[in-house]
Amino acid sequence: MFMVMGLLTGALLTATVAPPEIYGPVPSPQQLAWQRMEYGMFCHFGINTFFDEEWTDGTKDPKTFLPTEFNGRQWVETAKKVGMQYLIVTAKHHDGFSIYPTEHGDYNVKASPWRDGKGDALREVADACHELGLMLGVYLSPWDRHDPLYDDPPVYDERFKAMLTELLTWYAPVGEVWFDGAGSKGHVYDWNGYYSLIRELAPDALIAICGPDIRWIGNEDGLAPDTLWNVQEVTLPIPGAESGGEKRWYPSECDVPIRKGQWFYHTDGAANLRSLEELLEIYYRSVGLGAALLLNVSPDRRGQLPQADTQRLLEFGEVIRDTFNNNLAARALTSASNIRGNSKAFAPANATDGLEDTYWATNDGIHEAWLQLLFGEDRVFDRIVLQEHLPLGQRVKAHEIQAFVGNDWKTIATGTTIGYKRIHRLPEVKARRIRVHITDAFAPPAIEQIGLYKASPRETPY
Ligand code: FUL
Repeated sequence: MFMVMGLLTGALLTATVAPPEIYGPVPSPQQLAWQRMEYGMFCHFGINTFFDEEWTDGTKDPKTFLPTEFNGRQWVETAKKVGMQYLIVTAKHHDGFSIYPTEHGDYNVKASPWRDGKGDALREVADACHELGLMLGVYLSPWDRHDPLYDDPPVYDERFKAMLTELLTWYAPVGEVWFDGAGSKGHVYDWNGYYSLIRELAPDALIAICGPDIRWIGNEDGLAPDTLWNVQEVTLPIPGAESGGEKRWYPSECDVPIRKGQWFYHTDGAANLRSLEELLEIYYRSVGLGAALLLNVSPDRRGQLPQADTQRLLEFGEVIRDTFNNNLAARALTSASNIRGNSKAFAPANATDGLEDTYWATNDGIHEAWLQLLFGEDRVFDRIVLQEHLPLGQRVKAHEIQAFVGNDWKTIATGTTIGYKRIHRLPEVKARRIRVHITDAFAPPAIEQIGLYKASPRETPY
């Protein structure tokens, strides 16, 4: 396939060359910043925690919400140590119990003896997030099994909006509002009213799942499909597109519990804790395919993350850091089959500089091209990371990677979309010359990053 022999390594021009045209819908600055966070922690904590149940029915006595050694800061500190950049907390789950002192309804922390009815679990988590630099997200369940107003949708909508107002003002800044669709079949909500209110009170907040900004991946296993497009047809009612069907940037989030099948803490749930190997598999099949990973860890009846889960998480974070801390491609000599306008601004070296605002791009009409990495001596690696420059839209449809081994080019990885990120895992490769070949794209490819890594010895060989 390498007919193009005009290897461009010589002097590049510094004259201004226009960047490639944007292709299709692009991320908002908030969506892009969110995608760059890559992974976050989900914490399900509430009245269910005290009953070994996933969904209590809204009749449990609020006095039973009684954490013994609540420490919301510990959740945030743990997430931070793992390298997670955001944390989403269940302010109210389907049972209707609020872990913050809402002024609406009577089913909340104020009715619990915890801290004499003066406790506010969300406050501690929110303050720690803000202090430690994590983005705070709130989960507020539309489905409410306790609130008698639920059966009167327009009245319930007002209450729901009043609670959203509390959350977005008392705990600001909130970066993500997570609307779960479970249990709501047949119920009519004022979605547009919820969205407008969020836009008004927290214009930077992203509305996830039953919302227009972040898409649910469609399973609770943490697995994205192998071909992942960020542009989707949004069928939810969104302001300005009443009937849906509008194509927009709609990045995916993979939510998955660290204990299989358990979002809330269960006293006998430790056996369900996923192994390091399973967590890494999830990581590669979510973040490694261009989606965000939202890993749920359930605080226990003390109000802290269980010891075993914390250990596993820290181990997981360390291994990821170890694997991706040294980009071997950074020291390569780069060349390409095509460079946009022969300009330095779009040179292949931009794809190995570690910067978000520079990228390698080709001329208009060139939708197939390769970039070569050349080293002074053999490099040994088993992970390849590719990233597109998303402000120009998602463009690449197919790609492959070759290494020059022996006397020949050998294909070592193939794939379809790249998007925010694509990580290839492969058996160890030893080579001096590697080519990333974009074989098909909707528009001239714009590649922001290429990385070659050697996996931590704590990862199981692929
Ligand atoms: C589901 C809910 O029913 C589970 O309890 C959990 O909150 C999960 C994140 O979403 O739809």
